[in-house]
Amino acid sequence: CYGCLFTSVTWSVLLFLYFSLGQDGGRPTFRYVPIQGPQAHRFQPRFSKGPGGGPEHGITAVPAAGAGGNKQADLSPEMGHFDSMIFNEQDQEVRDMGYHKHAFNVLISNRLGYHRDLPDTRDDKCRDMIYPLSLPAASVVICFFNEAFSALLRTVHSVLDRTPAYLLHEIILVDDSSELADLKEDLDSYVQQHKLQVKVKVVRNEKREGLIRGRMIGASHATGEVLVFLDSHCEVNEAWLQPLLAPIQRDHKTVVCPVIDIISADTLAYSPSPIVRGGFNWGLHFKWDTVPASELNSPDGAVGSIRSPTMAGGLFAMDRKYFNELGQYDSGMDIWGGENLEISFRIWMCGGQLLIIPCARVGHIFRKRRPYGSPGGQDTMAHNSLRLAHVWMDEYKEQYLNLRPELRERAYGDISERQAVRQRLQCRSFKWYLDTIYPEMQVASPHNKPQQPVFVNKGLRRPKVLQRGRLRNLKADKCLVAQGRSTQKGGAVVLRSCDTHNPEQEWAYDEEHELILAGLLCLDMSEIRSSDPPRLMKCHGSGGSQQWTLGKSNRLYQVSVGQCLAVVDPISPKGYVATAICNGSQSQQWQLEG
Ligand code: UD2
Ligand code: MN
Repeated sequence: CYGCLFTSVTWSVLLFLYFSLGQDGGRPTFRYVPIQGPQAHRFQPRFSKGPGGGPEHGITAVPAAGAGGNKQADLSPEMGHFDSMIFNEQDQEVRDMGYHKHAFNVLISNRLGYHRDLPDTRDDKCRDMIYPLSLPAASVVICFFNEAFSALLRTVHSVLDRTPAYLLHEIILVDDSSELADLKEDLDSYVQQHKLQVKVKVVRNEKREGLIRGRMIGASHATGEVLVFLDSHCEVNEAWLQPLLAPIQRDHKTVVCPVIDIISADTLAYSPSPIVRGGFNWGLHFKWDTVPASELNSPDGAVGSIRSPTMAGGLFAMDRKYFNELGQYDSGMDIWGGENLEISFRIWMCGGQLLIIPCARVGHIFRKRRPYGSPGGQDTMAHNSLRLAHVWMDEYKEQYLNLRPELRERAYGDISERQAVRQRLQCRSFKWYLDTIYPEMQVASPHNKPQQPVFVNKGLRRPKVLQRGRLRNLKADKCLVAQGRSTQKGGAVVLRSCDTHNPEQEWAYDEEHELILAGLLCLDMSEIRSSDPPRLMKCHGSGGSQQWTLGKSNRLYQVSVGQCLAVVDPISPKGYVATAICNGSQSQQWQLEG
């Protein structure tokens, strides 16, 4: 019981604070830092390279497979705002090469340096939380491949700056055989020059392993009681670690994730994320879900924890022995993708629990594309998903295979070791997981048959239309239309001037939450390539990819990918739209006007 624990330690903690705070140069155990002003995270233009300006590393990374349909320039609406800060051609090159190699604004990242203040994004009540004095110390494992030096160093320093020394056992950096020319030398000499060796250890993979085996290698070098995994472009926020360690101390089978705040890939501005939890769709893509009221209204409220069916993957803490006992990761998974669902299913099905801790905040640079590929150019996400489907999903793997029939015949390697893990731990069934942990997940029934398409336009079924009209984006003040003909299957949608007399601009929003343009095709988000922009597809009537909720807040929420429809650049005549993490901004507000 959190409450009893806190009451029992409150007095000792207060005494401790009384005697220890500010007494020596050491870091106080608890830091009650006032909320930083809204300006706190604004970047200070510095027209020299500044302390963050490490040398640029020159090698071209393999461009990402499966990036969205729009070109990079179109996807970076905010870039233009920073043009005035480009000082000379060299700066421009840093920015352009940075986007090319890392898919975020490296110019700003370099200018920010390795330390910066962040806005304290926690609920006010988190600042009054008191955690046990004695907590297990953490080994922070950060695996990286071709990371931008300034982003990597900011990740490391944010941990060093914001973690009480006695709780930070070590930071293990796993260089996954990066190919950038100077990265190795720069990192080694930086660690040496700044005498970071005491806390920071660099492990180097001889060949590219991918983030999954990379993390296993990192964990095998770790000696702290708790493992904390972070991506290499993160910044941890105020008092981030204590709220993660406390629940693990109470129950070593509890795995915890911080709330992942958003660091803009274009501006590097740090902003809070709403409290959401992890889910997935039958394409086996992770998505964010709203938290059911029953979870939010738990006795601990905003400062407690939220049970989450899945984790995003990059940022979590777990007892080190439990990580090993639970079977680490599937070492047959390559490079990127799928391991987050695999470990999430495994945690729940094999007797653990997965929680999101709203008082722990860590920012992450969310890029619009992955800046690297896999060495052989394979789709590792499909390979990894196949493995997890065959080991963990029982008969429900058919839900995935029905969406990806081409994968039925694809080889996925030997999974016997993973099946033995499931056997050894006496894990429950996937049905139990769905019924108990993720009851919101819709299952087409019977679940081993392909979903029957329902042809709205052939009159077999016509769900009741709730609303009709033009779909106007409030920021751009334009309406959503087909880019080509409204009858063209697979066609994109874009924003154009609203025209009340044009039937091609008329959307119907029906009781199945479908959005149908000009009486024919449905607005659809691919569950297989969720980075693609939405398209017009034949209405299939089974929700998911064609299910949109149009709520009072004017947001258009895509149920399957767990994101909101947004205009990419409100000023651009191209009028591109895409789904993005819901943030309540005007770019994500829509009105269906009759
Ligand atoms: C998300 C997760 C990521 C991982 C992934 C699914 C978050 C914030 N991020 O994608 O951690 O779970 O989903 O697999 O939840 N890396 C290597 N070697 C490689 C490829 C990547 O070391 O071959 C590193 C990379 O430098 C980064 C980390 O692995 O530090 C995660 O990769 P990412 O940032 O490209 O993944 P992300 O955030 O798109
Ligand atoms: Mn990442």
